[in-house]
Amino acid sequence: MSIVCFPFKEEDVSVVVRNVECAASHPRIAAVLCVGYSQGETWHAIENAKPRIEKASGKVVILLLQKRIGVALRGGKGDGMNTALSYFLEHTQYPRLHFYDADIVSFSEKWISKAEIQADLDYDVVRHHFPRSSTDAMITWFVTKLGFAMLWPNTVLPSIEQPLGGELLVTRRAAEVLLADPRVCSQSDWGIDTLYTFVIAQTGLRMAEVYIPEGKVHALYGGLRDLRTMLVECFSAIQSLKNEVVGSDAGGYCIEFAKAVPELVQQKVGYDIEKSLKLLRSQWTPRQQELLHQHFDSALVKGLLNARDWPCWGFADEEAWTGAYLKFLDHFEKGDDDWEELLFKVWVARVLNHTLRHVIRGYDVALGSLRDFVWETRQRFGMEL
Ligand code: GDX
Repeated sequence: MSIVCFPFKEEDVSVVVRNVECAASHPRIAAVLCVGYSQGETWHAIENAKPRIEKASGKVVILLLQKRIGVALRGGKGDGMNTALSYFLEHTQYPRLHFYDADIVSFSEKWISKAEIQADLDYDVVRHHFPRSSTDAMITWFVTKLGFAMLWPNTVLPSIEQPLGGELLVTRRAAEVLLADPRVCSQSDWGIDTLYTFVIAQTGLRMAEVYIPEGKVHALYGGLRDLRTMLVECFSAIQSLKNEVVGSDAGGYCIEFAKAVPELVQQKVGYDIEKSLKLLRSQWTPRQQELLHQHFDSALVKGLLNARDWPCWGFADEEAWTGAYLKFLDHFEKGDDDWEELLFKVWVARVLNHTLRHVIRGYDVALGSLRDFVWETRQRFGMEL
């Protein structure tokens, strides 16, 4: 029987405890491993509920503090997930390990069942994908999927529907491959999802994506500034891999078809647009302007500098973002606040451009524009290889 891991920081405790309970009660699950960032309120809530859940389910609930596995980068979700991988490898009674974000309100036993059944078909990795709002997943689309399409256009990587999803099952074989990889171990921050996905593809593990039609209802973001650290760390993870080679013959990949997207998901706006409009005006420094002039195309420079005075986004179309992305791949320096703020601002402009050019024309148009962007990028960069 398998083990489920919930990495957690501070979340709504009633949601987390309910999810632990739900996982523990699943017939395919023998244990639930909760890996905490610290011993805060969420930790204590799980600790208090543990005896009751163990008694009711007859399963084990393990609470573990995350270890410092990567040393060079910020200790974050990556250390949490890698702590779980290392626990799993040491406890050989469990053949499979599932990861789920602890804050998923719509989590149910179905998430576990679907992954287990697919893994029975001899897949090393099973990921979950689900319908998302057309303004959600803006890092996934513009950083990860686009980066994969530019750097490895003829591989499975840009086809993976949700390459940053924190919901996946790994077998013992996959866990061994992941934890033996020094790039994975050192990725202690938000870049961990990129690294897992990349290494799974590069090493040719067999991967499937199963579909959860209800979607992932979880804690929402405010303005796009809430996503700045995640953006920087996910971009930097791609940048660290840019010279890697990935074979075009994947180990085996299949994806379950998506279904009609629920109205609620179609109507959801993933971030606060008004708050985000102000971001292009704030936190400018003279050095950011110098870097802009030094490295970027004049149309982008002009557009971004205009946006200091009045909200504008028309300049940040797909072409401009692709051009800027290539410059960031070459010159971006993580830890340099001006570089990080520039990456953030250009990305904010791209997200606003997408929202106010495509999203206002309806859900299907918006999703279509994102898919076309990745597809056309694959074709363009595939031709240039
Ligand atoms: N142990 C540990 N340590 N857990 C953490 C940490 C940390 O430093 N930071 C966050 N978590 C937990 C958190 O409590 C939650 O259970 C899960 O990790 C995800 O964090 P959350 O803040 O809810 O992330 P968010 O913004 O929802 O992003 C998630 O979904 C993205 C996506 O769906 O695209 C997260 O899994 C991303 O990696 C993923 O890209």
